[in-house]
Amino acid sequence: TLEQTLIHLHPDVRDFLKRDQQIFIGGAFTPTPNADRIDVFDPSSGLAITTIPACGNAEINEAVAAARSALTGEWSRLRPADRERAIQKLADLLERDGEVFAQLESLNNGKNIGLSRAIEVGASVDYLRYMAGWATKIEGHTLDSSIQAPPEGSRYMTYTLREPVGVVGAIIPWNFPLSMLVWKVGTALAAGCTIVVKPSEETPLTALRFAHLCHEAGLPAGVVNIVTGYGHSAGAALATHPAIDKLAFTGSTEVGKIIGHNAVDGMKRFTLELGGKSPMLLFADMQDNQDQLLARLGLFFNQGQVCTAATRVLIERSIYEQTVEKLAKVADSLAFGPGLDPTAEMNPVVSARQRDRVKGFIERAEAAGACLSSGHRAVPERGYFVAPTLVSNVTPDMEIVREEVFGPVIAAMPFEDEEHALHLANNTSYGLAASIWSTDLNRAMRLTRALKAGTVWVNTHNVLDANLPFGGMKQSGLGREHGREGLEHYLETKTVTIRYQ
Ligand code: TXE
Repeated sequence: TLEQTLIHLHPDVRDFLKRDQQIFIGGAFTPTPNADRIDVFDPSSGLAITTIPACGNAEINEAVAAARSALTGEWSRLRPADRERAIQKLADLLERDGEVFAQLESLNNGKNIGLSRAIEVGASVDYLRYMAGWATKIEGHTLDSSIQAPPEGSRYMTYTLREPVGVVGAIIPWNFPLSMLVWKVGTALAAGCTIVVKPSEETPLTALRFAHLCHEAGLPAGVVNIVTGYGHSAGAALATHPAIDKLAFTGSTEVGKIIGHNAVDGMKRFTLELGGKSPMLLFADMQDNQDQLLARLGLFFNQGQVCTAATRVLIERSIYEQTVEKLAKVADSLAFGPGLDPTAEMNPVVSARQRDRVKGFIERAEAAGACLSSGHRAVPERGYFVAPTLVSNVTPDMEIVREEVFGPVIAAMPFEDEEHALHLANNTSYGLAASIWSTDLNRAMRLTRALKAGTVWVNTHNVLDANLPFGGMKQSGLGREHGREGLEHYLETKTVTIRYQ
């Protein structure tokens, strides 16, 4: 039963789950008596843990109005150093309540508790602190121009002002719920924007808990607003709202395209972080004994529910057979268990829907003639588990090689030489990430240039940091998050020209 799971959890997690979950608008938790409720599940057991409101136009309108009015209120008059302090305060509170957030995330998303502690909480605290520093470092330029205009003898002085883009609408997914929230909120606040966030209907709990931190931190009312609901209602209302200035979206390429169209229709600024089919290039001259690292960090990390997951492992022919065998062995050794069990190495995927989707990909790959080198194991009966599966004997035109699966499913292919490896690696509509595994520096340098991907790793995979620009080429999205480049997307440039004599 649910009680058996909850009994081991932090008392604040239990208290939080007992509450009536309310959305956060204009600095207040807001009841929505007329809204339907959405069940929220524990993917390890399939049990419903709480419900959240299914909001629509009315609540989104209210939240956007609150964000709009906060944009020109007290928030806009804070000194940059005070904005920095406000973001640091959020970081302090998140750090203080880290264990509560980590447990909530593992309970709701199913991911390993160690990963929740280190990434969802730890890296989010780091991200907030990093972005807080930018609040005091936003600078324009002083420009000398060649303007020729009457009256004769006029001289000109021009500078640029960097202003907050305005009200941000953020729509985020379920694979890294707290991280995605913090990437959007932290950057928006550093830039001086206000924000309305719609978390995924599947993993809304850490976002709702984060609202309590915004309240406690004393952020001016309306600066951060959190509204839950489905994509087709709450999400669509946010994406098409005329008073939103910028859309920040992370999710599927399919929905990303709709968001992009909505943005252009309203001439909103937008950034899209979308899907991937990232290649991992393994050369015969790579360092030995990397199979555990490759499998745990690159292939099956977060059950493969990572947009940068190495879902196409390209292996030099001379080491192909042995590498597939070794990776399959690691895959078959990963112990199943709930995210809250620190010893479990392979947790459930997020939902029954995602499990069925992933299983469909595996079945269709087998039907198309692919071979399953791992993944024949029985999975626990309860919960949404999928066995980590290495698929071999594939051809470039197969669905399993072309489409994002977003589960623990990897396609392995042999290559003959560097040129062939590069051809296979770039033979995809996506361009989010790639990794090269080789001890030959010259080869690594050649390939980092030639790969079409927003991030290229050498002898590692899936490592990110707050200051490293992150985003995709091709169908993987538009714009970058993190670092100065990420911040730029939350700023407008105003050119000021002054005539003097
Ligand atoms: O994503 P959606 P889903 C990929 C991955 C996964 C697939 C489907 O391949 O298997 O997408 O996942 C909101 N207007 N990624 O269906 O639908 C939705 O409520 C406005 C990769 O969960 O894109 C949620 O908040 N909003 C990805 C968010 O969009 C809409 C992470 C993402 O959901 C909307 C997630 C609409 N019409 C999935 N429809 C990554 N790049 O990391 C949905 N939403």
